[in-house]
Amino acid sequence: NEKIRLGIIYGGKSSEHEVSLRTALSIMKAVDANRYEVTPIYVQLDGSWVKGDAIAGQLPERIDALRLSSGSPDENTEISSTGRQMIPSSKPASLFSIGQQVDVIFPVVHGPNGEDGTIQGMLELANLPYVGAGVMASAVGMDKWMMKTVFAQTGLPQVKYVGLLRSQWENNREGTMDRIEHELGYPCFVKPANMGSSVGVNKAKNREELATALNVAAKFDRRLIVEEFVSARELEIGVLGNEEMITSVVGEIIAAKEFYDYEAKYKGAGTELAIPAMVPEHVSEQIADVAKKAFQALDGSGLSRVDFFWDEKNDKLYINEVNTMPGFTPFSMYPMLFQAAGISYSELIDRLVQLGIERHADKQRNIVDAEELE
Ligand code: G1L
Repeated sequence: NEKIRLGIIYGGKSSEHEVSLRTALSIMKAVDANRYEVTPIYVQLDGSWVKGDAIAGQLPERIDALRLSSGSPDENTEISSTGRQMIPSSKPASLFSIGQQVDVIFPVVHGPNGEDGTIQGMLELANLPYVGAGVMASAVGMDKWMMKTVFAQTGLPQVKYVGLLRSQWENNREGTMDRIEHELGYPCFVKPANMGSSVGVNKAKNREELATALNVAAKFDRRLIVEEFVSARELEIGVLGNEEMITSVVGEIIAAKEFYDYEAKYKGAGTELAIPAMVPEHVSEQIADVAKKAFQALDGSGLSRVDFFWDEKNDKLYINEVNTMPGFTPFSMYPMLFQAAGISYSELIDRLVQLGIERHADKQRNIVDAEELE
């Protein structure tokens, strides 16, 4: 009846540093201290790693207690509100030493440059079990262009799109816009391929706006996507599992703004959630079916939030994207969708940890060296 030693990696160099801290704190508070021993692993803004001691008994109350520094333990005492040293003797850390001290890792962090699969790749090299998507699903899930290619190959319904490189745009501006106008028309959405959020996303209603939107998107990534505009409701569903999976109820994002933009997404300005979404049963059934197929096509594991557009007038459903690292505080869409399906936040974490351990065990079955055959 040993406790599961759970390492939580949080922070990171990305713009979602603070979101990650809040998420890590939520997870620490939710896990049952009788069954888990939690070790915080903080990735500082400059990219250096600091491991705290396992948290025994009292949990950090404040987010600042999670900002570990690799100096003397006193430094961590100073940032504690109570004056109590919450996470003592933090040290510079490497994954290989951490591997000796934890059984499974919950990575609540993007890769160092926003491209993903990088953290997962490190965890694979360290042969550590971890929660969530593996390298391939994480990487594909972060690249809208590659994701659309996978959806197309799987035969999933999606909006028309054009994928292009920044260099193609820069070397042939008129030809690129001709192609987009011919294949999609206006209005259309221009997006950098690699962003989780809506940064660098713009709607274009004519050729002039298209040129501007392409220039903006090209500041954020070398891979760009242009999508046909559809007037539709935005619906989301949670998927939980590995090779077998379950789905949550369907939720809806009701945006007051012209589209669900960066501000709305992160500040909650003008958006409302409807859980469950008020949609006909055939729509929620199709959403669950397509979401599972998308999860399988990416070789997802653990969890994904799958986002859809539903054109109510024409009763047409389009998959938008699979998010392998969805918002994950108790008030984020994914946990709330499962809450509504009868799975609490703590139970969700339990299941995700088990799924991570199971996937790792299954992988250990693979013969990796031909000599083992003899
Ligand atoms: F490990 C999981 F479960 F796969 C996982 C990892 C990260 C779920 C959700 C997240 N989310 C985040 O890290 C974030 C939304 C706080 C920043 Cl990307």
